[in-house]
Amino acid sequence: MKFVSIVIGSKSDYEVMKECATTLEKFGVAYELLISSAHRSPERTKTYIAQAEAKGAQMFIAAAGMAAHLAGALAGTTTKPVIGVPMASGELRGEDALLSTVMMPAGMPVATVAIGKAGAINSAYLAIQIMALGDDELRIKLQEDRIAKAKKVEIDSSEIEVIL
Ligand code: RP5
Repeated sequence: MKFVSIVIGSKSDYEVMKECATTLEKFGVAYELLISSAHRSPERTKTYIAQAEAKGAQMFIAAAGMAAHLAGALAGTTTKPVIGVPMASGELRGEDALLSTVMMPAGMPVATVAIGKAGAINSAYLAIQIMALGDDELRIKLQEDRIAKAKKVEIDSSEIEVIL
């Protein structure tokens, strides 16, 4: 079975990363979600990646904060696409995690999205877009979603707009 694997570094990342799971659900994309840490449980992380790949994981979404190495550790272990979500935990509110996640060495990419909730949602959208490359039904759902978003702009504007 094809699915997206979401790995979060701590329970404290869950509140934000629920948004990622909810977005995947909205599009009917199957996912797994678990806590595993590059620092606190490196063996569990490595073992899980192998198990997830064997079960059909198409890509990984990794969310971590502070000195965030989870997405990079995943990228070093799998050749599947890895999407990194920097969490705004810690004193630097995610700027540390953003740089730790995005600044990967050449040949070892992590597709890094925005810090926090927008990133959590966009990680799901990016995963869905990749899945949709081979799935016409999903591609149509994405197109419908874009149309709905454009419509909402028009509706919101019509409620407040002043045009001469
Ligand atoms: C990271 O450290 C986690 O991803 C989390 O964002 C941050 C803080 O973790 P906790 O101390 O809240 O478990 O590894």
